[in-house]
Amino acid sequence: MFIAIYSKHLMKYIDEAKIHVSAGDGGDGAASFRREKYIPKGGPSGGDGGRGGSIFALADRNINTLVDYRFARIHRAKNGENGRGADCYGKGADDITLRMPVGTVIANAATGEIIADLQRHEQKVLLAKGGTGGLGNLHFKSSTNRAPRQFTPGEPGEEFDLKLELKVLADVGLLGMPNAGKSTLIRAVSAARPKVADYPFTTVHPNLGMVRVDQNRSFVMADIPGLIEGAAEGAGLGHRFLKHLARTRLLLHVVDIAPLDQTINPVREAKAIVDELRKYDESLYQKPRWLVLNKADLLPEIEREKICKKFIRSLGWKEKTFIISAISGEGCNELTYAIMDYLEHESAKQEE
Ligand SMILES: Nc1nc2c(ncn2[C@@H]2O[C@H](COP(=O)(O)OP(=O)(O)OP(=O)(O)O)[C@@H](O)[C@H]2O)c(=O)[nH]1
Ligand SMILES: [Mg+2]
Repeated sequence: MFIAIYSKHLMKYIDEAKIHVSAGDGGDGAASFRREKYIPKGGPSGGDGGRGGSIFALADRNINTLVDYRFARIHRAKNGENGRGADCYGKGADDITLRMPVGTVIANAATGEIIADLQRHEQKVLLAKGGTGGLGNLHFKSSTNRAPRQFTPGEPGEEFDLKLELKVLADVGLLGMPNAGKSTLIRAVSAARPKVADYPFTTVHPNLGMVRVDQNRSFVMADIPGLIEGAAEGAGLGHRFLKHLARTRLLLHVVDIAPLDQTINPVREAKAIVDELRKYDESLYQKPRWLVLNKADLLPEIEREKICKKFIRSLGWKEKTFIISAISGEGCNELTYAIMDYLEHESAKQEE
């Protein structure tokens, strides 16, 4: 599965998969003789075997996860056809091209040797070579041997166990007070399983989750420890975890819209978080940020809209807002699809 590693400055996510690639064998050459009317013994007519299919990797910038390779693990190209009589050459088999994200490092699983580091979009690398076809007896005719029976077998195709590895940074970062439901949200939308509990600072180190909205459409979300007022001065766990959000493209400010403790003023708390963000780093503060009002299930149905609207107004919030219940999953699909669309739209803009 995914492993989160800590680099010096940023946590990267390692997405990995092990696959087996097996190229096709070459077809055997044939040994046969012409049979023609009135000619009792014709010359050799055995054709060559066809080439076995090879397996290639192709870097594709539209793919950003190796998750599909954890499901489809064995990739086997077909064998070449054997040669036949009457000068027939065996047909070569089709190659197989495996599309992988740009940034994928491919290593031989047995030796650890790195075979390829896919750096550029459309970069193509041979992973396993198909066997060449054998020679038919056509090739063995000589002045001394007019009726050769020799032929050669096709070569076997190459076969390897490969390890694919992709390091990715988080695209989206969760921000919020302890207990806002950040870890519950990442659990709801990804396979990440950080601990969830009803006390503050349950999360003490960042967690990353791959959010897969469709096949080949996914992004990485980072759940970091909760932030409180005074974090810049070291309150709570401080604000050092904010560095993990430095390279994200979007922040989600998760707010508990229905705090059990009546003395809590969610608007004041939300403002405090944003102040801490700004104190930590102006560029992080300037990042696109969406508001996610969580625990909507705790609000009485009829008052939900009113309470959320009032909150948004008091905060003076003008940007995008989502109302969700991370615990029931309500509203989470809309949120992840909107994030995916946004990220894709931003990437497309950058390419222009
Ligand atoms: N009713 C309800 N409870 C929720 C919801 N989301 C989270 N909770 C509860 O709120 C508590 C805190 O949730 P967490 O996901 O641990 O919160 P967190 O933001 O990760 O907290 P820290 O890691 O301490 O910063 C837990 O008891 C959750 O079960 C929700 O949508 N509805
Ligand atoms: Mg947590």
